[in-house]
Amino acid sequence: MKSSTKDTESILTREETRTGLGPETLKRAILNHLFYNQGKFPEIATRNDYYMAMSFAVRDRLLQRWVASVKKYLNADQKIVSYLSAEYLLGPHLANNLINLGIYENMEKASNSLGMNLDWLIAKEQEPGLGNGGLGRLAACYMDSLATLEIPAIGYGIRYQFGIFEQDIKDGWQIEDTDNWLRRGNPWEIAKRELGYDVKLGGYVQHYTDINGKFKANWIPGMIVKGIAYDTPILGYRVNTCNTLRLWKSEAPKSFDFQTFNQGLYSGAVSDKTVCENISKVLYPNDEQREGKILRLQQQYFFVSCSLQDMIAIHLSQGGKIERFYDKFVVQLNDTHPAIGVAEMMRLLVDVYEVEWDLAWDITKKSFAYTNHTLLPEALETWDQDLFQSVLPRHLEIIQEINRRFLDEVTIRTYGDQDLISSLSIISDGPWKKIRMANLACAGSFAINGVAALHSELLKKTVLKDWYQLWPEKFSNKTNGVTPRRWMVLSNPKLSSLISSKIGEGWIKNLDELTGLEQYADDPSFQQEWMVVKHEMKKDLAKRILQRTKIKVDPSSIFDVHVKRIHEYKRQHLNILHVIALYNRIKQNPDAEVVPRTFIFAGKAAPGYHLAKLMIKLITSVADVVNQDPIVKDRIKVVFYPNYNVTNAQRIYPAADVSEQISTAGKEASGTGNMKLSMNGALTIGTLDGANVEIRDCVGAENFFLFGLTEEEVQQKKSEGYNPFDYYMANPELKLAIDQINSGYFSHMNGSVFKDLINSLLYHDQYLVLADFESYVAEQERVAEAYKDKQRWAKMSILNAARMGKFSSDRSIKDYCDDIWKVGPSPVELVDFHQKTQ
Ligand code: Z2T
Repeated sequence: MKSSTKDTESILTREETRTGLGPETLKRAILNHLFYNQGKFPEIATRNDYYMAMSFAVRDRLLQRWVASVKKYLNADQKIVSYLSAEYLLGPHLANNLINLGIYENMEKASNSLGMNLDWLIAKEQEPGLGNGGLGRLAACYMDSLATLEIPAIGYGIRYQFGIFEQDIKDGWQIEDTDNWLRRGNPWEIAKRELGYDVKLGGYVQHYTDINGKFKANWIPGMIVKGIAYDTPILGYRVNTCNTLRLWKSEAPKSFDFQTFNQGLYSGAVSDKTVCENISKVLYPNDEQREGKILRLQQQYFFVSCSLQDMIAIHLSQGGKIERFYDKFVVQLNDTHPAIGVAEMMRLLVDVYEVEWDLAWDITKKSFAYTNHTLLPEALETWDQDLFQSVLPRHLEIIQEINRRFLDEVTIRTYGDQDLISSLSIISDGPWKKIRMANLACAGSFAINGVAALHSELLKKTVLKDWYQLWPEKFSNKTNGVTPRRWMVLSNPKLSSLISSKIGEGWIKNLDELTGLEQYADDPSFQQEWMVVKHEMKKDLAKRILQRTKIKVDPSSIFDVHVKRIHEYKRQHLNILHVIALYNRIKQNPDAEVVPRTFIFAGKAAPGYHLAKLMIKLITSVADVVNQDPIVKDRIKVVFYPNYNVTNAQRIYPAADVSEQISTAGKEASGTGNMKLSMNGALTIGTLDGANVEIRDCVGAENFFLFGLTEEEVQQKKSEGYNPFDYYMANPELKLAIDQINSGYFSHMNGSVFKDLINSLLYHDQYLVLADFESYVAEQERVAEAYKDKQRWAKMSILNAARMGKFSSDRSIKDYCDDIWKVGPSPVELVDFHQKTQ
């Protein structure tokens, strides 16, 4: 296919010199961008200028592969995975792209020769924090794995102008600051100004009969916003596949149809610039509490409508028939945030493409699949029907019609079982009607999955029980995974090199190969090397902790890490109660043998979540007392590391000895930090919850610190009438700790600070913190005991990492591909894209 004309050759050579990967070429490319993009030269360029220039140089190299990938996907019979997610917690791109391109070392040389340090430049990047936590980070890991496995995919989402807030700690309290990540520009995105779709909002619906006697609906919007595509190339590891993350920015439509306007139909529809721009302005910072705000529903509908219009446009432009949409795209719903897509697809098919209802419903059900991420009832999305109607009047009608037909089917299948009918109904009955998004997602999808084995089982037994009873064939489990590229190679290069020195580099793409390390688990010299790397990483983190919090920590102490969103079900307060108990043991017996430990906490609390914010204040208050007390003699230290995000996570995981995964059994759907920590050699102390169960199965019970009630025992206790006060009275260490918090021991004798938290624990304790306290403290003693035996610990740590193969997101994505999406790899070749054909 390569033409041998002189012309083409010279273009190719030129392109190669421009986008080559050698250190000299890279250096020249950086200087070119510095000059032509930044208008700067070395003498006056700032580090940020260099960061931008380097990023553009890297982006050039991505674009080559991106264009080749897009070209391949233009092939009409190429099925594409479409991942719909309101959140993508990507983390910084630069270093990740260097690794996936295989030019990290060359870029180091290039920047050294420019008198720059690559680490400085990497640190300049403002990370795109377009997500809250696990769900958004999962989407980012999946984008990496889709590209690495050479699966054609598009991720669709929202280009929030402000991502997750930045957290600061003042006086021990969380302070939120807006995340203005685009302030200095974003070299990784390409705005497709010409690629936009109109999205209607509000207004009312007119009904009429057309000349053929067909009933028609005409949605007269209250306003129209325009979605503009911003594309970010997502390159796979050492492949040419470079997929697209397409994020929508909302804008006011520049021009509108004056004729329609003059007919009076669109009066008021031409909205204010600021109102339109508000839709993609800011990410809602709630992780697992729903926010029933109009703007949130507008955000969801806005990005889903743009995305579906885009997919249909792609499909039709390739000569596809609308009836065969599902041959071109399979649409995965990342929780119910994009579930409105089911109704929007019906609207597009029925109202716009005039497909007859039954066929439209058939097409819809063949296109969508739904992933559930939580069992917490307060996180299940519902919309007040009146609010819903005010934003999406046509969709309400469509949902009512979907529901009417759907309940007819249920009635026939269940012989009119009223309980089943009301539980499956998409619209709840009663005076305050609610649209239940999980029900819409289930009804409109051909596949439904949970994110860990236990979670998927519990879904079938609890929240989706009735769905499972009628449609068992739709259900499956897809245990979460994380990308070893970011979470090992990039964040822990020393450990990665050590691993590769023993078993080669194959593990990076085939994580099961890590089992090759098992044969070295007993080898004293390998154990030694392993622990040396760990120690180095702990020293690095200790430096950062000192800089950021002024707390001096000892790198030879156990680094006990509890990092994740702050939530009662994740039980950071259980951890801090243990810290207080240890502290009291030292106070009562100053010479007691205590294995030195540094308790490291990090995580954001939803700004409106009062108790979570109090949990942060409690941690920082205990830290203030414990860290200063001379009797402690630095044997225990407590650190709250502010502003937990992807960048900070990358620094914390490699330094962890102990991974705290202590949620109430049955509450954490999966967890993914548990996987990242274990891959980096941390040992888990955890409950039988989420993916912990599978992690323990893989690493072996003898390499895992288990404690606490099981999910069944939790249910059992609750049904017996759990009384936390009994536990408080029965355990003197627990009682003392709680009494101290209550009396103001940790808050300058002002006991009222924590009263809401204490009352919640003593009189409600829905997450059974007090019930699990004793078992947790006992297991923590085993942790300390184990750490004293350095060899045994090293062996356990090595075996933890060695047995994590299953938790690569490559495995997860392969499972989705095989069981749900029915899409396989489609390798991309680098071709001369200047040539139009052949
Ligand atoms: C979230 O991060 C998760 C679940 C949600 O339910 C919402 C958010 Cl923002 C609506 C988390 C789960 O808590 C966690 O267990 C899981 O590992 C993660 O999603 C990815 O599946």
